[in-house]
Amino acid sequence: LRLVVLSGGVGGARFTRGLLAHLDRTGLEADVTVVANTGDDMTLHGLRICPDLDTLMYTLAGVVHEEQGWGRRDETRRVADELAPYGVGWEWFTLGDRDIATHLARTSLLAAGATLSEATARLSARWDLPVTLRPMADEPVETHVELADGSLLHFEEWWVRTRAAEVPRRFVQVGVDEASAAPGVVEAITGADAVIVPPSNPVVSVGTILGVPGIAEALSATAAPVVGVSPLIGGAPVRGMADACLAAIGVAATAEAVAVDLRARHGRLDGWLVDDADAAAVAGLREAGIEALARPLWMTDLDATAAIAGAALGLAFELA
Ligand code: GDP
Ligand code: FO1
Ligand code: CA
Repeated sequence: LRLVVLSGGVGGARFTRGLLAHLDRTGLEADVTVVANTGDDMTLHGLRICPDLDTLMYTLAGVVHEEQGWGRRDETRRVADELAPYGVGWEWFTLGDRDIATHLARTSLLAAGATLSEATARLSARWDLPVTLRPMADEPVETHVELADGSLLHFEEWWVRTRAAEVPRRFVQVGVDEASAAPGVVEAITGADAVIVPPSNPVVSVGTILGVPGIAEALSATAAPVVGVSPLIGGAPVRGMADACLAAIGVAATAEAVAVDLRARHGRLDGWLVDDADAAAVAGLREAGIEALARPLWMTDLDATAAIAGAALGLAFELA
């Protein structure tokens, strides 16, 4: 079985962990490729930081800070504490010592001429990940937000420093037109038995991945069913500020609107899981040509998450 997951950070990583547990428990042999959003990437203190790739790597390696959802557990802050008195750096973004080692390793691999795909493979090899982790593109793509006064901020600065206080005028994916799907991404999608959209941010995680030239085309071309899990429950994101992202692109923060928009903008979505609280959306989605099911969608623990992944896979098999 060949499966592809199009993932952001915390939501996608937790879902993928549940998917692996489900496969393990049901004895299904599967090659899982996770295509990660790299639109949140940035350079800080000369270090190349890839938040969503790292959240995936740490989560699937079993070393993530569970409550936080990103970064390493058992983390210390000695480097950051030493940088502060020099007045260097961005005090709104926290980098732990172990995490800095990841950024140093990545940055030196890139400086030595590795592509981001190659650097990601090298970092992943340390953890012996149970998936193939790939960046969406090797070229840098950075999501910036344009605020009402015309100012531009890196997505992470808007999200972390301003806590998404203002609804942006628009998102700009800097570099996306010059980017192309990273090696193996198109092949994974066209050769898949199912493509899964996990409960990741529909605008800045999934939307960014699907905006990379070649990826939406692969999704339209694949014979595999494309099924997704709603990141919104009862008209609000479960975690984070995805509603501010949706407001910026004029899409309602509902399970139904997000699915319809994903298909309208990116051409392909065959099935969609909504939470039981949104069961009323199922009929409308089916009318719109998207097969829908209502299930409990809170990833409260590994069992609940494995059940969600099992339901997504079941829906995909039904549609295959
Ligand atoms: P990020 O890069 O860390 O922001 O992570 P993602 O883009 O992968 O996922 C963020 C999305 O995950 C948010 O919009 C949340 O609403 C969603 N999410 C987080 N936890 C849950 C959960 O337990 N259930 C569902 N359905 N969605 C969740
Ligand atoms: N999220 C925060 O809310 N505050 C932080 O200081 C922060 C630091 C950070 C460092 C490394 C990393 O890989 C992720 C980090 N995140 C932090 C999480 C993350 O960048 C964002 O919450 C997501 O990318 C939003 O989509
Ligand atoms: Ca992210």
